[in-house]
Amino acid sequence: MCSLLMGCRLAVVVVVVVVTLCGGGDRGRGWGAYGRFIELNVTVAVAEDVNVTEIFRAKEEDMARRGITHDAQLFGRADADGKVQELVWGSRVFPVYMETKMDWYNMTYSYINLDHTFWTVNRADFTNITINSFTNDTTLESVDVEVDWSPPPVPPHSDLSPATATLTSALHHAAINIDNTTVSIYPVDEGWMEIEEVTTGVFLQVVHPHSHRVTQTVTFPIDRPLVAEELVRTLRSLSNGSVALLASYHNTWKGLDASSRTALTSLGSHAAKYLTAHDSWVWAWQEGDLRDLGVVVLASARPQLLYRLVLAVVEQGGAGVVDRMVVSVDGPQQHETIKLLQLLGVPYRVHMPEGQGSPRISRHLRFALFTALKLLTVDKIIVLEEDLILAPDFMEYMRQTSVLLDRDPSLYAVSAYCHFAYVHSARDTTRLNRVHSFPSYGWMVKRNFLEETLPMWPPVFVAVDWDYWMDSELVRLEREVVIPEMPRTDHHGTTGVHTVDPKNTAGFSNKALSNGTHTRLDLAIVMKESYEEAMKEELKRAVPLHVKDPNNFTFPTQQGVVSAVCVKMSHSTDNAAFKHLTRCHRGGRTSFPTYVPTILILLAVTIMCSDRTTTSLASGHEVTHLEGEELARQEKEWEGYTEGLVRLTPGRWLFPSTFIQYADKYYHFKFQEKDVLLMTYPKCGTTWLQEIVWTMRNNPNLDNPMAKAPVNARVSFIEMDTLLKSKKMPDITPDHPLMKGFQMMCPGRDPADGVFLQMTECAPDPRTIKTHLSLSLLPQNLLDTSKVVYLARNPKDAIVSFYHHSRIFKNHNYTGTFDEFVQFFLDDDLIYGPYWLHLKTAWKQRNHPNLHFMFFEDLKNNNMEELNKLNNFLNTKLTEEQLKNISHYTSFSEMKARANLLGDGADMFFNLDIVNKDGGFFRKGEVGSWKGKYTTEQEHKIDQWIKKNLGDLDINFKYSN
Ligand code: PPS
Repeated sequence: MCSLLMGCRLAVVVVVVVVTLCGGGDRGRGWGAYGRFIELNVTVAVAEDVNVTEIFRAKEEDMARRGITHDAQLFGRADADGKVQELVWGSRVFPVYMETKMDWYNMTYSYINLDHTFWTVNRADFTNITINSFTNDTTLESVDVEVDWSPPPVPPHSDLSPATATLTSALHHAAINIDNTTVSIYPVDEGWMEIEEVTTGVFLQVVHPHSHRVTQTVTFPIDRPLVAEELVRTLRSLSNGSVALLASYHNTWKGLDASSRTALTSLGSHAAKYLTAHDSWVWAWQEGDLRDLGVVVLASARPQLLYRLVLAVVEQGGAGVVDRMVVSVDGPQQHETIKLLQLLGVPYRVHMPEGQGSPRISRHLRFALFTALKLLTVDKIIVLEEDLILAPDFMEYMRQTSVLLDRDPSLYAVSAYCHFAYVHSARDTTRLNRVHSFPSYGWMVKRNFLEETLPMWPPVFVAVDWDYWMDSELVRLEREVVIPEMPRTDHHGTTGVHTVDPKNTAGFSNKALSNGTHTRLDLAIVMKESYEEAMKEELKRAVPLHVKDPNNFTFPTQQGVVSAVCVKMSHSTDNAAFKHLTRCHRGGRTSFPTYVPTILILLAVTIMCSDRTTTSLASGHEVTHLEGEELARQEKEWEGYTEGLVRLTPGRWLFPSTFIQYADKYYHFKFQEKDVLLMTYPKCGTTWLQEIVWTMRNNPNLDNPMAKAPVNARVSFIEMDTLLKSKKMPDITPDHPLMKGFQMMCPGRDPADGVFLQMTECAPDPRTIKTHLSLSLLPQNLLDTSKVVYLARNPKDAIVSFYHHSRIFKNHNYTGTFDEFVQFFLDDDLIYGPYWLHLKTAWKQRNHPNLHFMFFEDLKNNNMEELNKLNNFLNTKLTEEQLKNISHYTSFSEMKARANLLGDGADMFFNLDIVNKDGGFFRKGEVGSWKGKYTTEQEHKIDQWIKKNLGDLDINFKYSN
């Protein structure tokens, strides 16, 4: 492990690699936040005449952004062991995006390298590696840069003489005279009230030793928790030579605890020890060399932004921190930046850049933090980037919150930024919150946190963003970050690794920024225990919002009302509701009112916590996630279902958990009069019926060119989105024919809202729609609106057909035995089950004028008769001749020959080895093909089950021709 870390300065062997895209082997992994991956065939010339072909996975987006085309010639840079970790293109070097395997509550983290090996980090490996182990690390050496100065250099600050100050302090007044000018006189009588409207507390004013400007004015209400301690720290943090005035109102001192008195005494106060209640006191002095906070700034090629930032830091309250600031410059070529720093007299160090993209930023930050530890003898380090804008109370914010880092070990950082703070949603400048996350855009950590974390910092060949890295449990150890409701920084960079995309830059607009000074933060509320108590109190008074339609709801506008929105996630990556809330929050379609004091979002990750596993659906069904043995049994035999399974009560309907995401949308689906819905339990002849009905309605003369489209594109499968996620199947990528079809059919729609669902919505009239859902999960007025054809099949054939289906389709990926499958079927443990309830719910409606009930066996044996019945029901008015032609066109042999089920790109759904061995979707298409498949015992069991469930139902299944 050690060698990996220390060996990040690679002994480089350059070998030639030729990169081409794998023909047709598109293994996209989704188009979510992490983009799509492509596989690259890389031929690595490891030695003369010896080529090795390796397959690397690379992020397509990254390749495209770098302008790398499929036929580009790339070079692989291998280390001494021949491992390729970077690709070189022209003069540029970059790592191929690496996949990360993380187990949130496990201390081991693995990052996939380019060569498919893992860079694994475990805290235990770092027990003997300390910050001192890096003394010989050459990546931490600052580069000496000679810059050419044409104009004569301006004297640095240190050449300016400090002002001559005369200080007077006494029990009743204090005065300060700088260079013969009286800057402040505060007699402790009526004048005091003019200083501050707050009538209790200690008042501090600080004057800059060089500019003579008042740089800080703060009131400390020291009867409040932690404030006395902060007062002492503030005094200790004053720069050398600062001139400070401290005055107190008469009834304050009982709030000053013993340690504060000692600290004030150590700063030179004679009176602090003796102050008692009702004393008034004024003290003025000029010194202060005890340091608490230091600043490190990351800079590169934007000197104009750096200038703005450095000025803002220096002008911050507390006489500035220029002597406790260091700037880390990324790259010796940044001459303008370096000149600026020389002009300003700000200390800097120059980092030799390492890597590209995320690693480059991460490695620069590492260098900057190491540099800060080395050069700044402070206890807390504030990290800034050159493109930040600081609020006037930025330093005050950091100074006050620094107390929290000492007092509360469950915190590891303070962030100046808040990602949810928009001008309409952030108001309270005193309010702090805690987040389980990483800090950003101006943050502060303690020296010992850096000493603990820096040795584990990712090497250059690991393409992890530093903030995600800090967010990992490996680093965080369950500690949290303090964030403000009102941000103390704003991010106004125009270019940068993460701001090239206009969407990202837009995300920074409309953000709130504090414009206050003298902000008194509510520190006590954010201490772990009180924070949790306060949250519970908020929860108690929270008014739950009953959201019926997640796309159309509002928040109450009264001030002081706390609203609770319960966001239910149907699986661990279900972020649909969050996305919607975020859109609202930014001021989208359903925006929050101008100011919502608290928005509580309660998460019920239903698959994880058993006491929160029940959800109600619009259909009235209660949802329970499968757990324990029941889930284990399913997961063992069904490798396809990725996100678990749910049961609906009443009915015991079983579905993949993704069903919950769409259930209410199916229930509220707007069926229309012209729609015909084809309803079946799986494997009962749906596809056959689809072709028959679509042809009767759209292609009676068999001359419609649309007939060439796959049957499932012409008759959309409304709930297919529920079945798409599978561990065994790659996600469907945006360039998959299905997605192209979606974009053409539903332009501008978001696939996250359901590809098949929306294709069903957008389908042209007259719509013929397929479903395996029972009537009870669809709109109550369905039969009053549209025609429904229900096709039933005898269970013995259905079981055999379903078994075959479950093996050939990867989204099911059934690996159990046939015997176990039979048991799954009889126990109602197959999705869409129970078979009998499905059938009986429709059977009850068989006399409804808008429902036509049919049997597979009749369709097979008396095809024309059944087509005639359909002709009447659908009112298609076809001639006998037309029906005959359709009968032939939709026969098993014809449909099997066309095999036009899903169209291009269908291969990804199938286990082709099983298809080649046991046949494809069009298996037998017969009545009685179950014969010879069941053992006597199985058959007996099925017969008993049929007898029991059929009861006195007037159905006579035919089990053979
Ligand atoms: S699915 O996946 O649930 O929609 O399957 P589904 O279409 O309902 O059922 C597939 C079975 O129907 C058979 N089939 C046909 N039989 C007769 N004629 C035609 N034209 C026809 N088309 C499909 C298909 O072969 C499956 O049955 P088995 O018994 O497995 O052959």
